[in-house]
Amino acid sequence: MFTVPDLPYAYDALEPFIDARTMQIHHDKHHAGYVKNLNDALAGNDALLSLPVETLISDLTRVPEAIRTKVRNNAGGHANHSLFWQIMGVPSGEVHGPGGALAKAMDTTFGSFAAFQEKFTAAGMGRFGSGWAWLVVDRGALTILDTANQDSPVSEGKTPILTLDVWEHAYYLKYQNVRADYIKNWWHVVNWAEVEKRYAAAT
Ligand code: MN3
Repeated sequence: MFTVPDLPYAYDALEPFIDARTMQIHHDKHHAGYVKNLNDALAGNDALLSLPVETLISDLTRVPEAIRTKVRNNAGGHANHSLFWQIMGVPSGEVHGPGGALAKAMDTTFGSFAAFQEKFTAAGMGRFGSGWAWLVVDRGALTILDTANQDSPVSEGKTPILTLDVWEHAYYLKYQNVRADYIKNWWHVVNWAEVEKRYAAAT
C-alpha cells in the first residue's frame, strides 16, 4: 500500500507565495487522490504494491498492460508530489540560488543562476496544459526538461532534483490563470539545501 507523506511543514509555511488553502487542497485532495487511485489499480498485486514508488515508475513494463496507464498517471502523481513537497520550504527572504557543487555545475551548464532560472521558467511556461518542469541529472549532467500530465523523468532513467508543478490546481486559487506570477513567486520557496543534497546523491 502506498501512503501520502505528511507535508514537512505547515500548510501556511509557504505564505504568501503559495497560500495555505492551495496547499491543503493540493496535498489532502489531489495527492491523496493519486495515492488512492494507485492503491485501487494495484489491489491484489502485492509485489507491485510493495515497491518504492520510484522503482515502480522506473520500469512501467512490469505493470500489467490493462492497468498501466492508470498506474503511470497515479504513481507518477504520487512520486512527483512527494518530491515537490520536499524541495520547497519556508521562504528565506531574498530569492537566491544553491551553493556548493550544484552552484558550480549550474554556472558551468547554464552560465549563471539567473540564466538557469530563465530557462527553467521557460520550461514551466512552455508546457501546454498540465505538467511539470524539472531539473534532472542525466548521466551526470544537469538538464532542464518538462513533462506532460504526471509523467516523470524517472521513467526515462533520469534523476530529478528539482521540480515545479504547473497544473492549474497548483496555483489557480491564488493566481487564477497567471502561471507566470506563480512561477516568479515560487522561487522564494525553493529549498536549495534539499536540492543540493539530491544533486550530491545523484552524482
Ligand atoms: Mn499537483
